[in-house]
Amino acid sequence: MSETTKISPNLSSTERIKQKSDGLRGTLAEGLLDELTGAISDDDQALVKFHGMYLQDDRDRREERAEKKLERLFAFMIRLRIPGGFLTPEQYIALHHVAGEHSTGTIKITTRQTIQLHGILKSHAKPTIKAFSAAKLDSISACGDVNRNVTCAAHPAQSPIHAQVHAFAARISEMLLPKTKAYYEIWLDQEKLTDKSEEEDALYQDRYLPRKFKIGIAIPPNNEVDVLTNDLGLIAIIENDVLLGFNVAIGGGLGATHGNAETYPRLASVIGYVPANDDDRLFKAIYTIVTIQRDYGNRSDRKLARLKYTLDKYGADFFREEIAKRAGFALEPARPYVFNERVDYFGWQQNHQGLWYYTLFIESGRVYDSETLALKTALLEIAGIGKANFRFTTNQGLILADIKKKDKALINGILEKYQLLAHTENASAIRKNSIACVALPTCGLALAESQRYLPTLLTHIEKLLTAHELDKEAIILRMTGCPNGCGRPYAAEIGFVGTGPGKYNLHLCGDHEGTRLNRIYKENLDEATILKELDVLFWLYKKERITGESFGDFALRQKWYKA
Ligand code: SRM
Ligand code: SF4
Repeated sequence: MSETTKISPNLSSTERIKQKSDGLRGTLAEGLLDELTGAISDDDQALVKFHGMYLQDDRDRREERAEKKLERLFAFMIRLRIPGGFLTPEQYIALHHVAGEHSTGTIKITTRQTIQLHGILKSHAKPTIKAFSAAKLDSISACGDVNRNVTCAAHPAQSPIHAQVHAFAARISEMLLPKTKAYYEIWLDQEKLTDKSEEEDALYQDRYLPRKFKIGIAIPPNNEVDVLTNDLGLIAIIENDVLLGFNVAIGGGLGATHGNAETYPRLASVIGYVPANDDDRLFKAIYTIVTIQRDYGNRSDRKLARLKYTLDKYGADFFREEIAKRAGFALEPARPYVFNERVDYFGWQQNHQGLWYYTLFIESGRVYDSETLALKTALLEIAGIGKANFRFTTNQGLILADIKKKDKALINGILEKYQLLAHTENASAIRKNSIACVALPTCGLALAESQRYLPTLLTHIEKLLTAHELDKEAIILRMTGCPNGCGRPYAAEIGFVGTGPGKYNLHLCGDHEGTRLNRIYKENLDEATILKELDVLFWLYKKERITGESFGDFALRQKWYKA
């Protein structure tokens, strides 16, 4: 244990829960058997996150349940660990059925390229994990104070090095898994370990990390993965279609708390370069950075515990020196790179090997059948013919992937039959570039609506854009129901951050490439005021922009932010 941890005067309650948890077991096994409540104990709620689950309740039904003197309608949300967001068609079919049998039925693609299912009653939690396990899927470390789902540039057609980089994402995820066998014992009924030395964990020890830890990998020039919003971002350095190595960026993170100036969103800072031809060095560098955060991150105040605060406290030179000391080699100077876009390539694309990819528009990543669009049925039919893999994007999107030339017409036919081609083609540019976090009714932290509201707000905004002849502009717009930043609103050209029911802070001045955070323009706006403001801003943009100037750049030039 490092000096820093030993002298820490008052550990947060979560630190104590982790340390006395017996390898993240707590009393989870017993709690699952308690039929008197749909919930689990407070301590177990903290631990279950490390197993990829959150205990939530249906906030729409709180009042009604309270009136009937019933406990809240508790249910679990389960988040899968899918590094780089890749599923085979067989796995997708399994996911479809698990969603139908055990959850609300909606498959939610998240902003970290994975899947969440909601509304899983306690009695269904174990069967859900078992069914996922049968499909070789797990939820280990999808949440909790550990390394989370490793994200990676999603579009294989973008670069010949995509497969290589994607494989790194899976290996990083494996390397940083905790050693405890608790997941297998509790959820999959595997025998209890008698010799605990088998799960000794040199990386996480019994403390795990001070806070969640996120890693993402980008392949320039596209930054669709929003690499700089991660605790640790890797930026591929490529020459003549050969992967040379990665620039290493640390200290990204978006969470903040309204009214607490000590908390803030931050983009990661590039601190050096590691060559990729020596795997050992790359993996050692990543592992070492995690250990530095483990030893120096704040364990007293969880609001200040992310790596971004550790970096701002100790400085980049300290990190570089510690890496050299602990790993035995120094990071090389960062190499030049350029991001010039941040997009999902909607429609058909072909890669260098002649394989085809179709990127579908899925609003807020919600896969379900509505009255007008049988999206879930269509995707099951596509998976059923086994000719396309499923790749999720960090914009809550889906790529039907790795399709052979001879199978393209078949898939296209299904997309056409279910009107998904038209659905994708006809979605406006701003809608395709939008993200909304989950928020109500499941998120316990939501202050305002997000994924249930943004589609309606966008319809109004589209009308304004059309009126100002700006409807072709691919403005990046994102909304969250609170300042935690799950939809990365601070990295958008237009960001809405919920402050209370029906009220949002409006953020402007972010760039198109994801290399500049936006800033608050006006606070606590309701829908009518938002639309009035945007009407004027769009009018000025149309009238005064320089050719090719993005909305975010124009907003910055106009100083559309609060002083
Ligand atoms: Fe998040 C907490 C949903 C991506 C920052 N996030 C939550 C919880 C679990 C609420 C809670 O703690 O009780 C939300 C569950 C809602 C629900 O009902 O499902 C939640 N976060 C999501 C997802 C599903 C949003 C989405 O609609 O896609 C994303 C799941 C990602 C995944 O698959 O792992 C999601 N969350 C993010 C991102 C974006 C990213 O990582 O690219 C961020 C900002 C980046 C960052 O981490 O700084 C993010 N989530 C947070 C925070 C603020 C953390 C902080 O440093 O302050 C919280 C609150 C917390 O940890 O205390 C949070
Ligand atoms: Fe919930 Fe806030 Fe995250 Fe939205 S941003 S999912 S409201 S924690």
